Amino acid sequence: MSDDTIFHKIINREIPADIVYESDSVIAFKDIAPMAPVHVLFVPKKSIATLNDAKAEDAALLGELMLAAVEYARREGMADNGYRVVMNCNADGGQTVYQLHLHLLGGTRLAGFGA
Ligand code: D5M
Repeated sequence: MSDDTIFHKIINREIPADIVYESDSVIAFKDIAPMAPVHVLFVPKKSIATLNDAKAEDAALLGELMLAAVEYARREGMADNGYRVVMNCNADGGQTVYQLHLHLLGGTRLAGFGA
């Protein structure tokens, strides 16, 4: 399991990021290439490369990621209008950084998925 991705470097403060939330187990920072007015990444500090690698013992951690995103969306005033959370898995899912992360996107009317 890789534990030296760019997100680990952010967690370890080896490279800068615009950090908006941190707990003992989760860090959140603004995406460097935002796809929406609000685009924040929620990342567990524990090394988990993809969603496929999450175990039953990680259930609470995955819940914490989700709830941290909801709390941030509330704080940004996006809760009522809505927002999107996305987790890309492996190549076909569009994953480029192999440390699990949740995208929070909002602040505008997002285009729908599919045809
Ligand atoms: O999403 C990976 C995301 O990570 C992508 O939206 C760009 C973002 N990214 C890459 N490097 C950085 C740094 N250094 N700071 C902030 N955001 C970054 P994926 O789901 O893997 O495609």
